[in-house]
Amino acid sequence: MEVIKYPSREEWASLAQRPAMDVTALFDTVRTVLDEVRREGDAAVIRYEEKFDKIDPSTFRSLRVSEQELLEAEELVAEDLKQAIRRAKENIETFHASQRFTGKKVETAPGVTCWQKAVAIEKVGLYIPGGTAPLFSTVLMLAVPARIAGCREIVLCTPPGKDGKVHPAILFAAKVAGVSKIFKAGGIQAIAAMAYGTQSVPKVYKIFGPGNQYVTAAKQLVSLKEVAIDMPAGPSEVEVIADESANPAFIAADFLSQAEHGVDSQAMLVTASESIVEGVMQAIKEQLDRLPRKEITEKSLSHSRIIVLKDRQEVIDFTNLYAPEHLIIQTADYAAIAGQIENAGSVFMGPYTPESAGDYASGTNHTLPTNGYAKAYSGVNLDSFIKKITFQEITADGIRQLGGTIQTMAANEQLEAHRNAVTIRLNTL
Ligand code: HSO
Ligand code: ZN
Repeated sequence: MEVIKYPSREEWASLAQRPAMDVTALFDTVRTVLDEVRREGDAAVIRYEEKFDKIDPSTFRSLRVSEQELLEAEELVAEDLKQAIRRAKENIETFHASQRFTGKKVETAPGVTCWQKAVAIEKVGLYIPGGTAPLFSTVLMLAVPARIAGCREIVLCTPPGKDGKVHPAILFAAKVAGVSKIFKAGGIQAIAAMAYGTQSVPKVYKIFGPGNQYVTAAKQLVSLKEVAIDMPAGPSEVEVIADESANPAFIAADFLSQAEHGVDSQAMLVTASESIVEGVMQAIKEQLDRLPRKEITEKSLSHSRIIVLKDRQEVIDFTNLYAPEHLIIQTADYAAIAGQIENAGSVFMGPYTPESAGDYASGTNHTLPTNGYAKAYSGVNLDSFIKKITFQEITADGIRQLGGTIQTMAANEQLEAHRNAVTIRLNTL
């Protein structure tokens, strides 16, 4: 872990850099798989499941998870985890339901009425990665808002283990959240299946969810033509802002909870209080030793940073430049600092608000913009699952009054047919 003290503003851009991730080098491989799935459908998906997820074809009856498998999974999930999943689901539901949009009709000029209506995206595809941690929490974060938005078909793809089975908690969360169809498919082949549709996997209009570099590359490629995607993805990251009032053990715990996600995760401590650095480093060392995912965590700490800045204003300015996916503020004046944050995916305020709360159960979404995209993108929210259609209605009186404006503009853009669409009506009045 690097400690950088009092860097000049010129050095900030390089300090705000993430570990490099360029997926364009993977495009050739990804295109091959995409094309095969497009041409052959299920057969190609199954072939790649055997190749990449190493499933034994004899354990693999169909891509679709059956009712029987769902029931079996429910039996396997411990009661306390079921309760936790239900409770988290309720909070996520409450928060996302509060985001419902009610469009109001506005009379922009006499007789000219305009309004918006939110309509759910009919079919959405959710991708849940395999890998070292079974992310059933991500199932809730994507499926719950999709349900509230009113999406009619919610398709979920996730890679099975070598035994051809999906982690039971993923299946249980999918059932609780109201997923319509679950498929045992991962990686590029899963993204292709949802983008193009196969014999068993429905084609969707928008694909959501995290994944490795291949999944990210596949999402990028299919989004050029076929479907919409949630947002550009990158490794997860956290920034902690802290001062002397913070408990070093809390800071360390937040740091490590992000670092344990993957070797390419990044954690940053940004402070104007040099005196806290030693204590935090000590606490990180102590806690790290006790973590089961110590190896992964250590690797991601190697590109994590502690940055000491001159004053509070520099801390705020640096944060807005870095635009962290998660921002935790543990200072005496955390609310005032939060008020000055312009670029961040999700902000966690005060000593008792760990990122883990938002990762699992407080109600906010954990699918967030990484890699500086928080400068321009929001995290997943109810809006991600709807589109807004505009409507307008103009009365005879309305066109009488607005007609001249439209005619003048059309004439000056030299679009005579546009002008005529107004003239022809005015002539009847
Ligand atoms: N911090 C991750 C989400 C997550 N954490 C899932 C635990 N499980 C990205 O926001
Ligand atoms: Zn997390």
